[in-house]
Amino acid sequence: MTLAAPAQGAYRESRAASLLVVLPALNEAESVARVVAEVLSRQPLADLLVVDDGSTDRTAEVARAAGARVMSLPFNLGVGGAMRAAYRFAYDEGYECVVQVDADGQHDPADIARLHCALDEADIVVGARFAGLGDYAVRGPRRWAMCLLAATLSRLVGTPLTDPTSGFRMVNRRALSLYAFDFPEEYLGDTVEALVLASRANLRITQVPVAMRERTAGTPSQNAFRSSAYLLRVVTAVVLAIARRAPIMRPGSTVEVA
Ligand SMILES: Nc1nc2c(ncn2[C@@H]2O[C@H](COP(=O)(O)OP(=O)(O)O)[C@@H](O)[C@H]2O)c(=O)[nH]1
Ligand SMILES: [Mg+2]
Repeated sequence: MTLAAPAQGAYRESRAASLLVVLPALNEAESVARVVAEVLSRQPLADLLVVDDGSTDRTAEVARAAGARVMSLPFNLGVGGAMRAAYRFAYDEGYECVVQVDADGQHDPADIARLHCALDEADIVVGARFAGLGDYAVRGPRRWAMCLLAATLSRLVGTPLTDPTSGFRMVNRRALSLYAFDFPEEYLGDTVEALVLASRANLRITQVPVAMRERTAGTPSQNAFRSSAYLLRVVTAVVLAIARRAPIMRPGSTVEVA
């Protein structure tokens, strides 16, 4: 892994804010500069890291030219692997908070401040669609799976979550100390499974309504069939996990280990 040299003065000065904005990016050369500029204008005291995950276009150069630090992974790890690397970097560097923002312009950097405020009462804040803001719509089986998943996750986590697959989320140092060492790398595991993991670690999770924008350029990385299949698989796994009772140990019973 290589990390571009920081602009030392500006970097050290901005550490006072102790917020790292992370943009996982795969082939986002057309949109990343605009997103970097927007984040820097909304969060001038934050540091910004683009995790370029084996892009075949000029994502890394464009991001660097726009003023971001760039972590270049030697080959594609997926969003989970990229975020794990970013969380580890943030943990080692001593950041207090990390916010993940899409590099395609779909998340509005103006909302980062609202997520930050909600972090006073939680360890993880999810920027959520379907919570009263915006008109982003998903239809068909994907929508049903998302509703089922939202209901199941809300029950598991103990707080209403309308959008557990949102990648727009902020974590504090407590959550960072979990995610820096244990973060799901599987396909889409960075969203739902990451919340289950956090809940199991007794971290407090909440959401803030956000409006999702259209992609500014490029193409979505997810294939609709693959992501619907993933959602159904996760819903099944989570429902089974909730339904499963704790094993009953009968008095006097022993477990034999061969
Ligand atoms: N690091 C990394 N980022 C990725 C990968 N796939 C997608 N992304 C980024 O993750 C963000 C969300 O991806 P996107 O395809 O827009 O997903 P969607 O918004 O759920 O349709 C964007 O910034 C992508 O560039 C990947 O394999 N590695
Ligand atoms: Mg997107």
